[in-house]
Amino acid sequence: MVTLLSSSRIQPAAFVLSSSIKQLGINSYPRSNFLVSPHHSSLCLRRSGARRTLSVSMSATPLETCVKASITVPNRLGDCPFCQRVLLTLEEKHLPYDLKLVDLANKPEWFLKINSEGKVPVIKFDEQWVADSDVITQTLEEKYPNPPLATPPDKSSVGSKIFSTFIAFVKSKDPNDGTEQALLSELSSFNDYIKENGPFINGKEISAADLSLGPKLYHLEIALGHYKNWSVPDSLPYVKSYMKSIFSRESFAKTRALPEDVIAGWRPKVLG
Ligand SMILES: N[C@@H](CCC(=O)N[C@@H](CS)C(=O)NCC(=O)O)C(=O)O
Repeated sequence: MVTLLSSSRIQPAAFVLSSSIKQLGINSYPRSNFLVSPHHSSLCLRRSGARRTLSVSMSATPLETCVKASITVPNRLGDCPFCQRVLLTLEEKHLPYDLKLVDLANKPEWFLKINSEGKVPVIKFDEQWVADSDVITQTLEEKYPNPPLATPPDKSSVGSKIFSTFIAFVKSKDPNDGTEQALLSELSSFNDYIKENGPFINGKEISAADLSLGPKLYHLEIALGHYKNWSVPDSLPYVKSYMKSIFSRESFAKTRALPEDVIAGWRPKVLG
């Protein structure tokens, strides 16, 4: 760790995302007031003018990350919530990455070679490709501990049943099969939890559990709005404000799928 006392402002090379990402319609990393030495891979950063010291681990070279490609727009990030979880973690940890878009309907040979299971996300750590968002985000936490994003074990499963109950409801064809009620019950428990413990799952600061749940709630909002004309009821204001605060983060705006892709992605499941 190096604490930088110089006040020169440098646009850090490692923060500049590759041109391929810009082509995908994702903004390049915002210009910030971080003070950075280009010579160290692990740095302590200060925001100029701010008192708080920000500790950030940096990867010198962009991490190659395979994600789902859009099915509605060429060369754009697609609608996989597990991929967004990984990208959110990279963004929140200020790690540079290089996106490799994978057409899941027509998986290329090179992709099947690195992951025979054929699933995204996959990321390259030290010349090894690693699959599964749980494993990837845990590895990112171990390799790049700053800023820390780990959620304490006793809180890490908060909200974890929302996604499966949403899937049952969005696929349901019988309005009286209890799937809407099951989702409302999970959302209501989450509302009570955030009211008591929020604004995030681990309290004041965002953590890994939020970065996993946020993309799923985004799918819930778009897919249920489109296919069932349904939205989170006003009687759950803490769920609504939680969603608003996650969706409005810069990291989320940079990594979210197009609503058209989310709608198209759920179509076969809704019709099936
Ligand atoms: N448990 C995995 C799930 C990943 C997953 O299901 N990814 C989907 C896309 S959202 C996928 O790659 N599906 C393969 C396919 O559609 O052929 C994780 O957390 O990374």
